[in-house]
Amino acid sequence: MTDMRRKTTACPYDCPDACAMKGMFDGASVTLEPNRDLPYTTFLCGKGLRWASRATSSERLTTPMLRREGALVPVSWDEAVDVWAEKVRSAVSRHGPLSLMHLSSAGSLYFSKLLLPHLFAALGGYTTKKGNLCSSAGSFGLAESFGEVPVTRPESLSDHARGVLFWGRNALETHAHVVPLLQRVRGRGGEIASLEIRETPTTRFADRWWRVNPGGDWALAAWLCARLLEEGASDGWRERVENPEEFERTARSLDGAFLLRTAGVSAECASELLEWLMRFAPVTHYAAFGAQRYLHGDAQFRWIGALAVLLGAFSGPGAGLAFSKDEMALFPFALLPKVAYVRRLPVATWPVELESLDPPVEALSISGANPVRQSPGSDFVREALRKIPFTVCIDFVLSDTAKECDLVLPTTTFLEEEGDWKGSYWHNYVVRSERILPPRGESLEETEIFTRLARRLGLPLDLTEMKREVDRAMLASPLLERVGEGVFRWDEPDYWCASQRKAALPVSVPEAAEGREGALRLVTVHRKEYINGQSWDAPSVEALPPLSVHPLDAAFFDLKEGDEAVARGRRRGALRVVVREDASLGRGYCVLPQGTEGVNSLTEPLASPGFGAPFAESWITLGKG
Ligand SMILES: Nc1nc2c(c(=O)[nH]1)N[C@H]1C(S)=C(S)[C@@H](COP(=O)(O)OP(=O)(O)OC[C@H]3O[C@@H](n4cnc5c(=O)[nH]c(N)nc54)[C@H](O)[C@@H]3O)O[C@H]1N2
Ligand SMILES: Nc1nc2c(c(=O)[nH]1)N[C@H]1C(S)=C(S)[C@@H](COP(=O)(O)OP(=O)(O)OC[C@H]3O[C@@H](n4cnc5c(=O)[nH]c(N)nc54)[C@H](O)[C@@H]3O)O[C@H]1N2
Ligand SMILES: [Mo]
Repeated sequence: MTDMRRKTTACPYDCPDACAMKGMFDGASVTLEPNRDLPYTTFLCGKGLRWASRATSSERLTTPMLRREGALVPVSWDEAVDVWAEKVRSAVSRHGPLSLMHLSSAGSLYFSKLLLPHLFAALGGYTTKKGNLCSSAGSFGLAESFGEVPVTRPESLSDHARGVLFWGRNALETHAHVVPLLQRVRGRGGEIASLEIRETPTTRFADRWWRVNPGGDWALAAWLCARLLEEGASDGWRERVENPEEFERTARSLDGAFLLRTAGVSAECASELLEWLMRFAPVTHYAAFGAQRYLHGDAQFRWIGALAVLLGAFSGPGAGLAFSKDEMALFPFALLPKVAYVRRLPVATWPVELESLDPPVEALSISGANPVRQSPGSDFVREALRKIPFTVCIDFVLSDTAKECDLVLPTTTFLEEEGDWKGSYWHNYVVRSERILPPRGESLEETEIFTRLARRLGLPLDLTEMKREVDRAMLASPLLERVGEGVFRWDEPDYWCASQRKAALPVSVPEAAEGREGALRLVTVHRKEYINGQSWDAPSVEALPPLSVHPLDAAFFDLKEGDEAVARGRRRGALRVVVREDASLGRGYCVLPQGTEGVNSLTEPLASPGFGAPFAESWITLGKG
């Protein structure tokens, strides 16, 4: 029977905006519209609206598939779960539970995904990742400086800031629902500025922008700190800092010319920025994920954080540093899985560490992740998947990763699920989902898939019931105020105004990074049309990825605008690209959009402090295509 009532739900994407949606199914197709009960959901973007066509797309997986003689063939759920359970049982009996590995990532940020490791808790342990592909390095630097990753409420910016400085954050493409807040800052006579390595829709929107070298932000921030210490930082900053003398000594001892060279910013531009910061105080510093994808990603944010403190981050609302926060902060703690033994491998380097592991990884399950596309060094990931005796991928489409696995299990999308919750790493609302259409084909909710496996293993575990418990706990939460259909507000404290912690400011600087003669640093960026690796149904994705490069660097490789070329990684990997000359870039680096097949064959599997993935520590050469 078709239920024509509009249901409420939330976009599952790993996007700060975490939009509330209303949806309807007429028996054939889904329509989605913004649920404005969440005040930041002023519209739905193109990539969010595409969930409507995804729901009924012919690309959806509809049955389990098992690899037989090299090919994936449809099998029943009973057979799929039997095979999986047998592999799990034999791995655990021969090598113990650490021989089971589970990987999840950013496919869907719904609360229920956190329940899946209950299976491994019941088995006594598992192997999983340490850090994430997204924010680990920056979050680590911020937590070291501020004791936690500071929460900056959107209202602090929209109601109090007079300036917003984007340290690379490409908000117009990756965080579009913040734009009305920026307009409010402008409406008060404030300005928006951006520090970038290239021209973007955000630099074009901004009132001014300055170019920095990739990875050079820390040096610019340190130069500004030194100037402020000489010319007068905000009153009272010392009272909020644990180590003011040591920090001041460090900042004052740095060679200004070296800092500006590292930042790639002239003294005039840096002084202009300093004047701007004073003129538009209080300024909210808005840091990018892109700016911390370096081996010193933590240091980038330690120094930006120090600058924010000297400019009065603690002395009133609107002067803090905004980055990210835990979108799962309200998940009922008591229902989190508690696993006795966990072996953690760095998210970006596990494929190259597999060989030496004892116990070995015998069975890998992957949910909400596409490491063959999205992890650095994707050729190493593919090889690792081929070496692990048994691999399972749960997805709703046949991803690059699913294509490599032994068993592929079809799951529902959030549109077919009910009573799940979605938070945001930007705003302080959570949304409860309702089912909009019946499950496609034989697809099952992930909690049900894991419950079936548990049952086959003889474990008394019901994740579907646990999901209901999470739902009941959320509905009863005293922290939540219902503000509209399916939308709940949390009066989340703003770190800069509410915390009494003292900051530990940086007392060292990153080692000088060497360039590589004859090679270009590869920086990969997110784009408007799709999120992460989910580009399969995005319109206007070019046949060949566009590689932006300074015209003189293109000429160095004997290439020009429009040429087809082959980009080669330092160690391995090759990708056909089309050259886009872009004079807004500096020399020595190039830019590719992330999220299409093969881009990460060019990136290096490395781990930064905090176990982030320093994608931008990758170097390529170009040849004629
Ligand atoms: N070169 C380069 N690589 C990057 C980046 C970069 O800037 N440059 N950015 C990195 C960043 S910031 C991130 S966050 C990562 C993201 O990396 P991933 O999390 O791997 O990326 P996605 O492509 O969003 O999602 C993975 C898969 O989840 C599936 N999925 C969606 N919903 C569900 C669900 O409910 N259940 C299940 N089981 N599957 C689901 C999708 O179909 C998709 O195949 O990529 C990183 N990779
Ligand atoms: N449409 C869309 N929205 C998204 C996503 C998506 O894929 N598409 N992904 C979501 C996810 S998972 C994430 S993590 C966020 C990412 O959100 P952002 O951080 O805004 O996106 P990025 O493209 O990773 O990086 C932003 C900018 O940083 C610049 N940059 C690179 N290195 C440096 C540097 O060293 N210094 C400075 N100042 N700038 C630098 C790049 O040129 C790029 O324009 O967006 C989320 N929202
Ligand atoms: Mo991310």
